[in-house]
Amino acid sequence: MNILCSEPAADGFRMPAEFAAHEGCILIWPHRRDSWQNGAYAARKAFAELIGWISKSEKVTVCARFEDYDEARRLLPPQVRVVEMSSDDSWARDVAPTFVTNGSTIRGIDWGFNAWGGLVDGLYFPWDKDNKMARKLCDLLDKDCYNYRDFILEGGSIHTDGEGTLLTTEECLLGKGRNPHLNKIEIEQKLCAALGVEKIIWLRKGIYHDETNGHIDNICAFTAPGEVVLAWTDDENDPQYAISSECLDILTHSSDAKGRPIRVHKLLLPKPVCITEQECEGLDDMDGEPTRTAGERLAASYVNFYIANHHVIVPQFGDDNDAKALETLQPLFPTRTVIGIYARDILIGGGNIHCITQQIPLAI
Ligand code: KQY
Repeated sequence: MNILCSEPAADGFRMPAEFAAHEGCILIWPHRRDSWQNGAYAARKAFAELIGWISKSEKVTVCARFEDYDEARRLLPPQVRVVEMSSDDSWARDVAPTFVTNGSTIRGIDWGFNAWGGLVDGLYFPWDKDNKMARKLCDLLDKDCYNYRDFILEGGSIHTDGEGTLLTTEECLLGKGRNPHLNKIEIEQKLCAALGVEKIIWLRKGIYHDETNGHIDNICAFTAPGEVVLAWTDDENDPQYAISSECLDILTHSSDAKGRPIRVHKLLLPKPVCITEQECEGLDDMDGEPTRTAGERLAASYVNFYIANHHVIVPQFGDDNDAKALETLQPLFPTRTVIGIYARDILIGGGNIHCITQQIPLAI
């Protein structure tokens, strides 16, 4: 593996859309006892179900710690590659490389990672093992790797249409915990140089009470060039209503890099999902403090789906809107089957299906 200090766009590389063909997908076996209740028992079952679906059409690589390797190997299908790798947590979207292509070769980008805000408002310390995973994965997968460790970015904070447009949020990328020495224009320049995009659409905020500082992948996602789904509620008393309304306003007044207007499909949210007393009791403390409080609202959203080669896999919460979410998404992905999996046990960790996956595009 070569470590590259040039810029992907200047080298002719760009980040493809998630709905383009994939060579594979990366996940990390869950283990943090302060994130996942009861020693991650239920989360592991949900991860295994998700991996089963993705591995029907993609080569899946799962990173497991030394102490978890045997269990992961036993629970996962034989076509899944399980490798031993150290990690602090299990959010492959944010710590695995972002992959770029020039049409014939795939390379990775190794962003700096500081656990969603470092010492300003990060979620755990230390994060050194997670920060080393992107480079290790490039090595494992035999991909050259761009060194962007001086720029803090998580994969969950960006979505691209693969045709020059990037979606992100100001709440996350302009927050004080990532790159406070850079202004908005400088951040745009970095993103364009790294991802081969020309146009960035900035939404203001993400999902209410999302501990990632409003990752885009929980509120808005491309389903096709010029088309997005937006997390939505009709309840004007919900704090999410004002946030989603502002996003809608920005999106409907935006055009993409090719000059197309953005078509917005509303994806209704579930009713607020709050953690229970019993679930909190299943979580270990972190540094002597509880990580969650009973009644705390979790950042539940159907937008946090993964687009695999043959399926779109969507979180379900046991809510009346679960089926509606699948019905809304199916016509938007006519060549794939939309599948729901019960994902409350993933959500308790602070993210969902999209956050625990990272696609490796196919070089076409
Ligand atoms: O949503 C994500 N991309 C990550 C969530 C991290 C939560 C850590 N407890």
